[in-house]
Amino acid sequence: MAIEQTFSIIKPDAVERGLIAEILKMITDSGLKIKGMKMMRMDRAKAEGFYAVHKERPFFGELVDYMISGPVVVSCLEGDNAIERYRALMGATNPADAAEGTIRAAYGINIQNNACHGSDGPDTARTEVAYFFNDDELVG
Ligand code: RTP
Ligand code: MG
Repeated sequence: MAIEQTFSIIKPDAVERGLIAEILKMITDSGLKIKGMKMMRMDRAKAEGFYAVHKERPFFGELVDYMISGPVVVSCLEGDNAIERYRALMGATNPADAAEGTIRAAYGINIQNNACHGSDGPDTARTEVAYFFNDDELVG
């Protein structure tokens, strides 16, 4: 099993509701290690760049507005098979479809305000970690 890194965002809806600690506890209880973490507020350009892959989707404008509506907590997570494991821990995009025990089932509000983000593959994980973290912000 390969050690991987993945990128996580605790989204504005979850930060606003005081859920940072609960979500980080689910992450660390799952065995994933936090290699870097910070709280920040994205500006529009940062969020548009992050979600560039979705720019033709009808929900893009609303998604960007939401992601800059308040602070987020970004982190780099590491572990065996971390990308898939974190996707499984988050649950389905729409909290209504998310399995019991997942972050989105516990804390997601709707398909947009769904509490967390996780990279969907090795290439996006690398790109997304580098989009938010310098090397010296990740512990060795
Ligand atoms: P994420 O990228 O945030 O980890 O979520 P995901 O892979 O499960 O979902 P994705 O299809 O990549 O969509 C990115 C984010 O856009 C919002 N969304 N809104 N209004 C809608 O129909 C809709 N669909 C997706 C969600 O915040 C989703 O996480
Ligand atoms: Mg995605």
